[in-house]
Amino acid sequence: MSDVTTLEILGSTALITVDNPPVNAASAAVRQGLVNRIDEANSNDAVDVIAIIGAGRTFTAGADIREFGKTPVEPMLTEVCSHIEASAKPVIAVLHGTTLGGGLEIALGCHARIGVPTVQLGFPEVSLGIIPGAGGTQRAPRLSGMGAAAEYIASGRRLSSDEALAKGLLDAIADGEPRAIALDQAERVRQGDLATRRVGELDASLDPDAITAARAAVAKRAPLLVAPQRCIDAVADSTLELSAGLARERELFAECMATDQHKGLVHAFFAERAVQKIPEASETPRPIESLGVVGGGTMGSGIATSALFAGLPVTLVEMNADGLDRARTAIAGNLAGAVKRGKLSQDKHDAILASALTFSTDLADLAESDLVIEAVFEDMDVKKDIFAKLDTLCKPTALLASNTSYLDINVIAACTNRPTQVLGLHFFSPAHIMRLLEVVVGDQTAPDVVATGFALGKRLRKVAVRAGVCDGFIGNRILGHFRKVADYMMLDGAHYSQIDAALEDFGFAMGPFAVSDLAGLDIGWATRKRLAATKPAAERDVGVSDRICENGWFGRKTQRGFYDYRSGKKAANPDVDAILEAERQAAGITPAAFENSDIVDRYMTAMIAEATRVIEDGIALRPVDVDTVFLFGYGFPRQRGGPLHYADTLGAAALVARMERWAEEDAHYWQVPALLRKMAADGSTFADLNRA
Ligand code: 3H9
Repeated sequence: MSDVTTLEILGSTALITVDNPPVNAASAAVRQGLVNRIDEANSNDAVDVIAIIGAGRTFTAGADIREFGKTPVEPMLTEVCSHIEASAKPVIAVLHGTTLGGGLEIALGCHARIGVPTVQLGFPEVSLGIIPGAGGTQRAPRLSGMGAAAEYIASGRRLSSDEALAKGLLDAIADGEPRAIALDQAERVRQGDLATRRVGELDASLDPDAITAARAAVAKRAPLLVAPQRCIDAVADSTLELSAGLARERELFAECMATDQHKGLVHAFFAERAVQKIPEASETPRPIESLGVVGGGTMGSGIATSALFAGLPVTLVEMNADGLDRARTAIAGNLAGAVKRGKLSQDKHDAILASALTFSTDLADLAESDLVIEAVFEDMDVKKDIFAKLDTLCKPTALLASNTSYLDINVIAACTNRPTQVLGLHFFSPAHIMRLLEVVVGDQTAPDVVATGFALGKRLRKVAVRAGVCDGFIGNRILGHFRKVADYMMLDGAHYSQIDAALEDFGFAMGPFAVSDLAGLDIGWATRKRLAATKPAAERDVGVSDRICENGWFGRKTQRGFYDYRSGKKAANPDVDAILEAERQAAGITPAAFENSDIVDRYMTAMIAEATRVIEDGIALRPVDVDTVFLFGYGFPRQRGGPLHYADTLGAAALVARMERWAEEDAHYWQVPALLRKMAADGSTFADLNRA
């Protein structure tokens, strides 16, 4: 008998406990254990009520995701739920923690559900590219109604105990320890105070209007995703008899399991967790209880806001009173926005402004900060000067970090007498919203300082990824390479609006030209100027963006860039066509037509090529680190798993063949990385490198 489930007979209550740390995932052993324990309890004459609880932090967080893609092991979860439902003796479930997916389905197989006030319930299956596959799509609508069930299943969102009670998923809310609640509620069942019933025997009422509305909402929110629509298909069939509905659910579940979207989303789930496994993971992070921020521009204000959300007091230093005013306004706006979105309570907002935030124009006011993050503009001389000053002013134990997006952390560290305490903490704009944090490790950064960067990331609810030093670290280095191919395709004949549309159809939230307009074309312009001296002679010139900038058009902030925003809507900027035409003529190019698939292939292959070089150079620890950077910092479509997971779906041999073909046009740009060539030869994959 497996020990991931236990059975205790306590008076006339049979208490089944699922104990499969860390999240009581419904692994094969748990599934078999539940069936056996229900049978044992039913055959014990002393028992009249059965209760199921979870040990540790949660009831169960669902199916064991690690079993996906492997040969299924009986009993299947859907059979377990039906087995519980068929129990002759009433079965109740006490839910705590995050009762998700298959965990909630087990609970729905029970005859009554009691939640603790803090429990969160939900069906996150869509975030893994599948639908609930153990009766969730059939039982939930019988309790909540079709419209409500379709909404919460297709969105994957979590419900509070109050909402779950209102929507019929819970029968009662009770405070206390699950074990005590279970015994108490079993007694209520016995006394007739808590009704029990088989959910599968209830009728679901047809609500075609709600289904149509749910479909329309999903088509708008996630037009490219398969699973949310399949969730609605399954819910729409919940008026069938339960066995037929479960069969329909199985069919749709199997369809989703076979998609690349499911594989990409599961990869993304584990990627976010895999990046925490760094060589420094066993080091004890240094305590960080106060933060100094130098620079109150968009980045500095965003970093300060992010720290304030996490309860860290912040001292922000700007050069003068005007700068401080701008920072004060930006942070106040960020905090007010968070209150408006329901992310921050008014009380917490007021407390932050009253005591957690200090402004100064004097770097000496950072003397007692545990960590100082510099977020001034990208000028090495300015940064060197600031770090030298911080080194003399800050207490000896303080860590010093730069938020630089490109510059050499080793050079910055060398301006101080504490290079082991210097690191890069590269946030992404807007820093209080974007989840990615590159922790940039210099040659001398101490291991526990790296661990501190990761601990800070966790505290700020960021996804921290370890990066080595090079121009642009992981993300911006790769971006710097593949962004060029969009320009090349534009010059060679694809309209920038076609390129944007093709990549948006692939799944990017925005195409590269729309992104450039949003970020500000002046930023790319400054980078090109900075790198002009080192630009290889063989590299193609595309002057279109420079010409646009020369007109003073920097994108959204000036109402014009590649697109024209003056009418309030985004429209192609007609003047750019003339610039494009002139640039093509100057380069002697006759524009050629591009298929959308060709655009995607070139763009993605360029991204994969540079990502491979980032792995070769040891800038990223593993392919999965690159994937995570792109998922959390660059709007990469999550259902594609990340550039290197996507690369595996194509195969290294196909990628090398493409690059060799395109190298006939531009041998400088389409250089095949040695690692990719090796992978093509031996048939290995990026997934193999992740496992290694
Ligand atoms: C499903 O149920 C399908 C059914 O409808 C039908 C089936 C037929 N399985 O996130 P954490 C691991 S689909 C395996 O850091 P937190 C996780 O990888 C499933 N492993 O903790 C990590 O391992 P490691 C529907 C899992 O407190 C460790 O547990 N359910 C699973 O920040 C700790 O996780 C979901 O999609 C799992 N289900 O967050 C829920 N869950 O230490 C997915 C976690 O080696 N899980 N692990 O890196 C979550 O959303 C979060 O983990 C949770 C806890 C909120 C539960």
